[in-house]
Amino acid sequence: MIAVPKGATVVVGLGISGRAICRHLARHGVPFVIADTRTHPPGLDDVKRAYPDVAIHCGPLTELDLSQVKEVVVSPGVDPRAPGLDALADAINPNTGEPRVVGEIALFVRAATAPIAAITGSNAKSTVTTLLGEMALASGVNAAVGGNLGTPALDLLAQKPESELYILELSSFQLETTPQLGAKCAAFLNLCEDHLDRHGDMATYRAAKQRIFFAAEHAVVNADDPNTWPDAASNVADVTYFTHKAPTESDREWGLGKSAGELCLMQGKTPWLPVRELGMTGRHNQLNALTALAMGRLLGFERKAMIDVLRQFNGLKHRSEWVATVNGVSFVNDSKGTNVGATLAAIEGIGPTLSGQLILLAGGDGKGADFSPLADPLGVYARQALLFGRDAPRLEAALNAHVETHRFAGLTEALEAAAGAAKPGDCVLLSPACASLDQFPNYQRRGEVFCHWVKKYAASQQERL
Ligand code: UMA
Ligand code: ADP
Repeated sequence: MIAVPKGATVVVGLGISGRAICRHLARHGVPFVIADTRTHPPGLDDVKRAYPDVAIHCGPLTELDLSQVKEVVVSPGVDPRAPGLDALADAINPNTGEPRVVGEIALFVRAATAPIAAITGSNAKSTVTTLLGEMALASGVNAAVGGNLGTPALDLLAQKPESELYILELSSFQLETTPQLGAKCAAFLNLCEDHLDRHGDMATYRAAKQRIFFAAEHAVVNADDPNTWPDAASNVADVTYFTHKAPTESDREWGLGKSAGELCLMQGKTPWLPVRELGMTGRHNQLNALTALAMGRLLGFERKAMIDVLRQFNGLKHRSEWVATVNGVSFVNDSKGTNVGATLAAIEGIGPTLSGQLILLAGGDGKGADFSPLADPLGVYARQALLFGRDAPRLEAALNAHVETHRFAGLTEALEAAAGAAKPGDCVLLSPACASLDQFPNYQRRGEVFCHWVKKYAASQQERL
């Protein structure tokens, strides 16, 4: 066993967060050592060059004796109960009073001097985080946006030290290792099965996400999903709700209601914007707009600025993104649909708008999720489900009683079959309900492969005319 020096700070992981943690510690003059469970982590040479005097251990953490270290700062992809760290699970850091194993957001909270607006949930985090960031900008608030999306949280501190507000998208992995976030405004958007390979069960996954409310001033939650409501233990005094339904008359409830005969985004009985003026499409995005408005209102953003943003913002890449319409068939890239809840939202958001049917392209690494909630909506809206990747057999078993299914080696083969099977009015939807990592480096690459194929196909069909 290799003894790690007494009182050391250990950074675990050499990914995006790990490197941000190293930069943060270096800026603050805190000596550290680095460990990564992989024998050859990507970017190792760059890190060696950046920190020539820092000890780096690559390989199982069980090879290290961490019993004397002051603090272990883990990257989000590393389970804080992983072999080698498990012995420290209940250990307390006497200097901070916090657990001895923490994540990057714990360091962020200690160093940040401006308020934090935080967003978590199984789906829609990036959309709501980006919308809120745009609303801050339009309102003249100097906000820094990042976290699980874009710039790692710790880099925001260095890049935008003058920020008046930090807007952070936070994953369950990041929250799990955050002892006390203390957000000014914390939103928990929705909960569906995801990351069960890491968290084990839904209760543990939910408990990680509930940490967003620890010491929060305002909570914004989904009225239709009680899993998102703050547990009594988090002691949040002020809770605001959003819902797909008509809100009550309370100003603490945002929903969809009729005003002057038009469906509008409403705060209590006050209309904010007719839904038809939203730049984003789909029922799920109406909910996302309501959430951003609710948060923006609590954070003191300007009403007109927020409404202007909602009119202009038409969504992020790889989220229900229209790519092309070829021979009357639309092709939509929802590669960020990496769990069952997201794919459900895409099917139910797009299915009812079609004159034809959906052809769903799905598959990859299902992270242990149950795919059966997709069966009924596919039975209603889909012509076929074309399946690829590691969990294609599990998807097929869950779906084939409700919709015609076919299995393929990869996305491209599934796309070729989809183009052959689609009829005018149909939509070929890539919304895989799975992570991409079994066949692609990330969901972005999967989406790009889809878009590239569709654009080539569109050009070839054009030439035939
Ligand atoms: N890994 C090891 N051993 C290690 C360290 C990492 O095997 O010692 C593996 C992990 O298991 C994982 C991969 O390496 O498969 C990356 O892990 P990481 O913690 O180093 O990841 P980062 O590069 O730091 O990126 C993380 C987030 N990724 C994860 O949580 C897996 C990024 O979110 C985030 O943008 C970044 O920090 C900055 O905060 C990506 C993500 O997929 C977009 N997030 C998940 C999601 O949104 O569903 C949670
Ligand atoms: P996250 O950052 O949580 O992954 P994104 O904003 O990137 O969230 O959206 C991911 C996927 O979630 C999208 O591909 C979309 O299909 C789906 N989605 C968007 N909004 C919602 C919502 N309000 N409820 C459920 N699913 C949604």
